[in-house]
Amino acid sequence: MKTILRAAALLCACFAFASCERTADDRLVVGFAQIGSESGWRAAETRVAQEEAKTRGIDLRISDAQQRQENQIRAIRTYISQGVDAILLAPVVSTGWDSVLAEAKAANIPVVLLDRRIETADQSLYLSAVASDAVEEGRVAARWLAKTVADKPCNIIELQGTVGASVANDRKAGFAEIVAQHPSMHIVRSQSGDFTRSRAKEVMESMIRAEGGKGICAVYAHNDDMMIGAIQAMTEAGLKPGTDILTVSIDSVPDIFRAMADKQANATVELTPNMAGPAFDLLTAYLQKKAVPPKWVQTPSTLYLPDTAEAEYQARKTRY
Ligand code: GZL
Repeated sequence: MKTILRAAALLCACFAFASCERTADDRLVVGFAQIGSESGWRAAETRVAQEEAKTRGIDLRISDAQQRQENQIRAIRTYISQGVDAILLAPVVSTGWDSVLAEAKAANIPVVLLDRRIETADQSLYLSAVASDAVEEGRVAARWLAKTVADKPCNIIELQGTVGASVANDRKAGFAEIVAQHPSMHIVRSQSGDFTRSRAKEVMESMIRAEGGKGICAVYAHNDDMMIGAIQAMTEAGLKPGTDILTVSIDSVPDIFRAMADKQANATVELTPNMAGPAFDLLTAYLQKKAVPPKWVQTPSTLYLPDTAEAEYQARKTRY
């Protein structure tokens, strides 16, 4: 009889523990379904996430999807089976997430989106999103170009990010919105460079062959890594990016500041790689039943120009 009572008491204690509020010193276990390492910015985001987790004593598990959505979905299912406390997702494309996020919701595992958004009719499928306003990033880039060309005729080449990525759609839309206000500015060619240096270099080489190079007034790239690839292609073709051809791109990684200091680039819009820090903080508050986070934690979009390029390069080269 005593054995039965002791077993019953142990069972009750286990259930009681399982339903306990999370105490402040519980170690969070978080799964991060990362996109890959397609750019310097992405690699920095991963490294900063590891640093931010270590600072907070969080057990962070990161998967590299090689920029393939099916690999991210597989990683999310693995995290669900492991019973993690929360999941971070940087969605490589904006659609196709409802089913797997419904599985996370059914398992009572909150999901926080990082740096890109998803299209869904069910906003309850994710707790919050830590991301910039990518439409505004495109506007900031185009406003700088419009101000610089001062309504002189300007044929623009656009290097888009990954097809289907929310940031590519939004950076394209924001830039086009401002260009439409300036009749002398025209986007003459626009193609995806998939956010990588190598693919952007190939695309830029083909565009130079098609445009002849002399007709290009400016290049707009959805990230700095593609601009670095485009600068290589322009330079190899005997063109002068940064002087004859204006450049503007997004991320503010060290190499674009190096290019600006070397007079090969003209402007960059900053995107912080620290998306995980704010995500960890809102998750901790949420899981300790302290606060329901906003649906969007917006990160800033600051324009940088050559006048501070050398100092910014020196300050950033060890952080990326
Ligand atoms: C933007 C982020 C983009 C970066 C690129 O929020 O998703 O993905 O701008 C990266 O460098 O590939």
